Amino acid sequence: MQDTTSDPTPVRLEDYTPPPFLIDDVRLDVDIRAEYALVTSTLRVLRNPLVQGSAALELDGEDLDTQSVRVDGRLLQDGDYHVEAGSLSINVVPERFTLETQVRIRPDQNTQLSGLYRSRDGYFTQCEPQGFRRITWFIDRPDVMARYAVTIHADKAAFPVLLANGNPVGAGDEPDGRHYARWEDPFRKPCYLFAMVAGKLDVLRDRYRTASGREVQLAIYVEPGKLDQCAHAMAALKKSMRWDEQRFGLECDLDHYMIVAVGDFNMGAMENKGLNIFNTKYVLARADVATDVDFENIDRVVAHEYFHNWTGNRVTCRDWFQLSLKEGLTVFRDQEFGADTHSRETARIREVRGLRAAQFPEDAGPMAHPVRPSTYLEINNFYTATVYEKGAEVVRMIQTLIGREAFRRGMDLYFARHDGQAVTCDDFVAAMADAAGFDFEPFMTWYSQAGTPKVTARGEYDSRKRCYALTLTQSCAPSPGQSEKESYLIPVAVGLLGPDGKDMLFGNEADPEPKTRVLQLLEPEQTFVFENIDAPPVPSLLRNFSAPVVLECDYTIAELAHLMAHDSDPFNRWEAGQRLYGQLVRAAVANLARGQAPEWPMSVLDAARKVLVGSGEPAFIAEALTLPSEPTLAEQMEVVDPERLYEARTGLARFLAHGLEAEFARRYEALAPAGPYSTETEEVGRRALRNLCLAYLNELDRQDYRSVARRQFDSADNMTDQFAALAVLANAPGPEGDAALDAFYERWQAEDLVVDKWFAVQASSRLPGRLERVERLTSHPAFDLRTPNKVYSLLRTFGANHRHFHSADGGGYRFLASQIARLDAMNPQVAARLARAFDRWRRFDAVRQGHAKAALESLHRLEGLSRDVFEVVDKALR
Ligand code: B3K
Ligand code: ZN
Repeated sequence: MQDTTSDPTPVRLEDYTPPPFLIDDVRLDVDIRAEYALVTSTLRVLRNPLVQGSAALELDGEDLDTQSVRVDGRLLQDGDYHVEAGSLSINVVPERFTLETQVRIRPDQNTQLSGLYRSRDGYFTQCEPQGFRRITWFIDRPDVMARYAVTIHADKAAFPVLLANGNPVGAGDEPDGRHYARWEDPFRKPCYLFAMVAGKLDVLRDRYRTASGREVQLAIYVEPGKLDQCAHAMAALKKSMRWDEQRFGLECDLDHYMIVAVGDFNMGAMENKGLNIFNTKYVLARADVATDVDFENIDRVVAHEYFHNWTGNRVTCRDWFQLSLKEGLTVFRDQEFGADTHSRETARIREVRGLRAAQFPEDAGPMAHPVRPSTYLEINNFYTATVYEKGAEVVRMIQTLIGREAFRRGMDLYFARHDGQAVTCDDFVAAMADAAGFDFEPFMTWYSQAGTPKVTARGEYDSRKRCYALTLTQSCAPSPGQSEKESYLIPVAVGLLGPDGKDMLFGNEADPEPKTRVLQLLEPEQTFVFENIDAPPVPSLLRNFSAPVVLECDYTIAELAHLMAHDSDPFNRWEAGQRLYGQLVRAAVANLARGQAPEWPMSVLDAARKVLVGSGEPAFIAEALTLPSEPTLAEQMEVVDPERLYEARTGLARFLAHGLEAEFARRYEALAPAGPYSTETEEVGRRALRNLCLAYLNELDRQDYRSVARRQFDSADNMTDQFAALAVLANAPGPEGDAALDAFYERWQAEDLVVDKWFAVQASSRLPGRLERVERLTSHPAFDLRTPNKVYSLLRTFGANHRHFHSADGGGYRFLASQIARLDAMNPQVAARLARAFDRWRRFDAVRQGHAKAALESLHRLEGLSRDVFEVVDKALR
């Protein structure tokens, strides 16, 4: 039975109490049979010396078929213990004892993919946050840490590879063609980091020597036949190991570091101690099947899971409200790794693009929650952009406020104090505060309040006094459960540009980066005065996106063009363009609503031309000429009309394409590949800009440019260029799109991850008839509702197709709701993630709202609806 809504009691941070019992040693024996797995667990349990009283022992369990329970070897009878609603309790137990339970579980029927489950030819686990209780009875909370020894038995021919955390300490044959392997993990860990695997897998092996000279055995396990797609992940692993030594002085503590790739996985990857389990999407790559973005994502996810070994595993979370302690910090670390190994400026731009497309809407919608939530129904719903990406921004602000050196001292102090412990976000901030001598008290609203703060800026130049006064105000709209907000401490990095485009601020010895000053905005309104300013400046505000806020400032088009052309801060050069495009699209939407044609000023063309023909890095130019996405633009509007928004945004793209056709065509030619594919940063940037040129040229809706795309599609020696051409064709009217889609499927049908791209490009297309297409694809033989990657590529992509999902007839809403209902019976976690497509339904007109509400209500009424989907839908309807 899955969890139902019969008991929707929220869990609250303020109710935290330490566990009355601890478990310090775990022996697991997992015997995998055809119909079931038999799990025998032997736990050394003791009363927590820090907790008074004689509470009963309570263990968590879900979908367990209990065979026996023994305390210190004595078999308990029915009345000696109670099993109900996911818990097993024993009233009277000694101070210290051995608890042995035996349960049967059914991994082959585990479609939730939480706990131990079957995927094709193997068995895999996912225990974070609460999957371990689906394997055995346990105190399933992260502040209970134990040492583990695990023995796995299985059929030898079918499952030759048997893995668990730690080190292999024994293996051998057993009767009936079976075998076993025994693993011991020397590190204490919370049970959410437990992992085991049994399967038929190929392995790529390598070695790594740490800075202090220890040797670590590395291994990547993949489905047979995929060994030639592992090299990039292995290189990424070694790169991240080196980087963490150099940047944070953190070495790998393990003898064995294993990564196992699995095709059925709810999330991206999981940092289990010494035995990471990964979605194949973040392991497998080869130039002909993976794009540049895939390669870079693999770098980032491999690094992310590796970095968790310190931020998450060595120091873990006290409770799940502290999730951002490990996730925000680890995202920050993988972002920094990405910036150091690729291009820092484009990395930052992409982070902010992602934040605005996903986190800002979340922060303004029904599921809004603080970086440290204070309550939840289903913790799986809180692995969010807020906890991860906004959490990373919060860590980044800490570094911006105290500087990189003090931040490093803070990290050192954090590990010195808390290695081996389960701690809170406050502990992290306290280490930073103590290392830097900085008062973070006023900063803590970033952890406790939901919503994106709004900062408005107003400048005044006084030519007589030669000074510039910048007045900043802050506010934050109410969020669910938080009507009044307190002020934030907001680091606002500011530069001033003179009429010549040069920075006007010059520092003193105390300020090593003279061009930029980090202002600390603390009050609802504050004025900062800059002295010795010779001419009225154009302010460059929030450089490098120094805080995750919405910044409002009445820039003229001329000022934005000035910033776009001259700002020494690359992020703000990009940002000025985004502001300009946003202003124009909003004005165009307003015009369309009045029945008038949009107006596109020549100045935007000039500004874009300067960027396109300028000497900037191609990767940066590509970013600078990419318009803000529809969801991002929608957040800037009161009532969203997705049709007009689409029309306006496309109108601007076509205006640029017309005005810059010759330049786009020239650059497309000039950027043609000069040699074989490589993932070098410059080459990635070259392809990004060239493919952007191709997309702009195809905004002109001309046969000759479609032929250019088709030629690129046919001749590309890599997936980046081939897929970019396919995406262009799949968004262009005419028969070329479907012809290319057919050819693509024909060629790549055996590569699962490429088929995912094929689904996604159809689901995201702007062409009419999307709903019918996506509906039809749900019965395609390659589609499977039980495989999360398929659901994400087809259904979630459709849910993010702004114009078609929010179609005025409500068809998109009804379709998605029906899919969510079907999926919920199999995999509530993934179903709940799909349901988030409805988050912003109240932002649309009354007719759309009516359809969305009806679709949400149809889910809300469902018998046996999971707690996961219930929480999302219920909050959306409130
Ligand atoms: N820590 C895992 C997330 C597991 C989530 C389960 N619903 C992945 C990561 O952030 O590295
Ligand atoms: Zn993580």
